[in-house]
Amino acid sequence: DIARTPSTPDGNPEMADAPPEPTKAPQLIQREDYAPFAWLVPEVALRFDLGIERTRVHSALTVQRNARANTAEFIRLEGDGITPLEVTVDGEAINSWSMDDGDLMVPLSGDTHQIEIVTEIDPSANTQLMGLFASNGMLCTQCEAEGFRRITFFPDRPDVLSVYSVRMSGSKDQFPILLCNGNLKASGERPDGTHWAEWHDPWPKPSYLFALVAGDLVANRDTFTTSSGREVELAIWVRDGDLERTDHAMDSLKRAMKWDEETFGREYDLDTFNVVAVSDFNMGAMENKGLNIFNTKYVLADRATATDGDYDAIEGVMAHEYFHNWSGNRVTCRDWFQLSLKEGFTVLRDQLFSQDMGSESVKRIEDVRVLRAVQFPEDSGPLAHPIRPDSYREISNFYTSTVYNKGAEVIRMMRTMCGPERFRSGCDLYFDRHDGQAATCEDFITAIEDGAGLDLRQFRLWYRQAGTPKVKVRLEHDGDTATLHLSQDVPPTPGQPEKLPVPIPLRLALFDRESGEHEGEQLVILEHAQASLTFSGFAAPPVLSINRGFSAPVAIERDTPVEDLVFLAANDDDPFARYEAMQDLVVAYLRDAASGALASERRAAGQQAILSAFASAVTDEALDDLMRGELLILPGHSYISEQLAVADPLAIHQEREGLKALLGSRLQTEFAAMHARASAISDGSDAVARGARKVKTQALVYLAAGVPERAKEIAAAQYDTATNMTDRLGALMVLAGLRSPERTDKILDFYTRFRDNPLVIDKWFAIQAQSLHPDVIEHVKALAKHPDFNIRNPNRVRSLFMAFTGAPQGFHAASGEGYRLIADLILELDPINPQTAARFVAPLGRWRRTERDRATLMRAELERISKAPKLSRDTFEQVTRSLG
Ligand code: 0A1
Ligand code: ZN
Repeated sequence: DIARTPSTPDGNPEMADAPPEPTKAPQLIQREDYAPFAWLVPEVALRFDLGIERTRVHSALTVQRNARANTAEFIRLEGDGITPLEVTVDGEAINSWSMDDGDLMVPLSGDTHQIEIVTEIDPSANTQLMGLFASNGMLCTQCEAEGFRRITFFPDRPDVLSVYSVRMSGSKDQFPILLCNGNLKASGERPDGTHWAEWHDPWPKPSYLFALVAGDLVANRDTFTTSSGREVELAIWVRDGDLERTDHAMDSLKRAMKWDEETFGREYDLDTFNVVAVSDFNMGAMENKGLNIFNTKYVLADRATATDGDYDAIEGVMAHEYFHNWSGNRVTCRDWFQLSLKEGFTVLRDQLFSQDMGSESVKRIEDVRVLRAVQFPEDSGPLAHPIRPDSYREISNFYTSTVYNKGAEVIRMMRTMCGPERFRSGCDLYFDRHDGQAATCEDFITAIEDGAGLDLRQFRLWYRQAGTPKVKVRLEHDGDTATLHLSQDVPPTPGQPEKLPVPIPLRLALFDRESGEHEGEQLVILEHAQASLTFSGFAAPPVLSINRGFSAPVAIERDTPVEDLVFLAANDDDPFARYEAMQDLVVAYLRDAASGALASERRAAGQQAILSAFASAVTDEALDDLMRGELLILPGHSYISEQLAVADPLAIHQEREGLKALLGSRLQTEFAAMHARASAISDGSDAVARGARKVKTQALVYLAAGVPERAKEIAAAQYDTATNMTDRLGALMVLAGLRSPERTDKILDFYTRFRDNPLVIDKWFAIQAQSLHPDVIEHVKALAKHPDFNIRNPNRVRSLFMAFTGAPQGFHAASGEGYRLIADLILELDPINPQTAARFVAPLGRWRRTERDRATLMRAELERISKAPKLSRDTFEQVTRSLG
């Protein structure tokens, strides 16, 4: 890790005499270079003497020559920032070991050996939050992807599978609870105030799934009886005081366990399943075998402090981590290029679960919205990569929306092409064939081919090629025949100038304009660059509904007549397609308006169509409020930018706000009535009450843009009378964007009410940082100096600065001040937590697709970062790729 350069004798790298060296390019790891490891490590025995500032680790490895690999005279055990205090081989201390780039090289002559190594680490100094670290007086680990090597020397790669036995000991006062993977075997106390626990995990696993937790925790306990009748002890561990907020997480876990048995035939395989919540965590959660570790954000919820969105996210993440027990743990990845094997598949599984728990169509719309807002821009920018990347310098940079969300879409297409039953057979075969193995994406595809009876030869291109395919659609009508012309183009991406056509499954229907009906949906697979399909029996030109349910993760390019979009928005029986028609209507208008391509007549006509579509969506009594809420969400800023080769972020922002203002003022009566109607629905956690909350805040959003004086009053009242966080935060969000005394009042009130709850204070930071307020930059600067801001806590950093990148008038301020703020943050955060710092590079990396003056400013900030003397591997890689 180039973040750790050799230090001067007094240990302070700043004191070095030599001028700072420029960052050297870290090694490029390539997928094609995969080779199996020379050794097997069937068993690992670990002993931990735990302390916040000093933890001693004793590791005993049983190693055997791997008959399937090349022979070697030594074993390379990876290390990162650690030194061996003792090394023994077969019980004898040796000094013939050496170090190579942080790794421990131990010469070995026989076929089987026992290696023992002692290391010591300081968890309190671990600000990267990788390996063993301290969080609020508790010790916990994060080993995926390459954190285990920060604890002890080990072949830290996912294709080395071992059975772990762990003994942990420490002060009973400080660490009353001692947890590890697998099952608890024994525990005891000593007279000196320490205690110990022994854990054994019978399932062979790679080191990235190792986990340990020691701390003062309390548990919400429950049990689950599996389909074969085994009783599993469940526990969710949190800090004292948080226990009352764990019920939703527990319910979600039990629902997920049941669903996986019913839907995928997957049963849990240990006697206990522990979940621990920590407040300092780089990601959402981690699927360590039998001991999941979660960001508190995805565990803790009650109605006063968590929004409906938080409840959904907890359910989804709980399910995701639990589902990894099969898709990830029982069958793991051969190497990190195969990450989507476990992540894409597990995201699909958690999406299908959430679809089954709530509204299928609303969940689908939400998932597509995220894909378009995050993955599409990634796929069209400098960081574009296939769902199975070809190379990386730092694997943490590849935990991306592409690997996760596009990965899920790719597997979903397989399911669409064969149907749920055949897909299930394919999955059964995959789990059966590869249980206990470290597999590849290719293994998965082959199992689906064999088990589901699909031919996926050409489909494999989805794993190899980056970029969002563009599908051009044209419908012709002649006599009684409609002809559909389709063509596809996969755009060039970094390192991939030429692309081949991919199979694109498109669900489509042709509507009769008069009756508003169609004769059944069809599935068409576009396999070539072009295809034409004819449909007879249409005396009049039909209305085409295509890519229904978002059957393929592509961008449809089509000049759909406005009246067809209005028709589909009102009549389509596929809820996603209905949403899509509304989006298309708005996207086309905003795209043209923001690029100055809208003459005044077309502008007026576009506005008129949007107004009437919104008016029907607000008043249509056949819609439930959850779906209505989706129809009323305007396409996001980043998705609109995607439609333009080069975008002016401020123009998009102004047009988008202008449209909101128009809708808010012209439909003032309708929105106010909708707000009043929804406010009268009694509070609760059922779908009706949730829908009411969703449209209530949406009404406020439009009213705030159109009639701010009126909106302020309604929002302040909603804030004051709120009995749940959804209503309160919705009102605060709207007020945060307005200049008014109510804004100041409520922001202060919110802080005072919730100052003791870090997750709610995260919301308080985020709502101000992402607000529509013209002074957002000043607000963010002041918040960065707030006593509650803490650069070491990733949740807090994201809630202030990631939120800010979503405020276009601030982040894209013409002065360049927004870009500078983010670049300053990256430089300050990089030495503390490189993984989190590197995540902030992407917003600056969009410069090529941004208007010229701003592009220059964005690029200049990237250059400034790249010249910093000691960049981490993480940030170095992202900045270099972004400069291109
Ligand atoms: N496998 C986890 C994601 C994860 C990856 C890296 C981490 O390191 C900080 C943590 C979590 C998942 O998909 O949920
Ligand atoms: Zn995952």
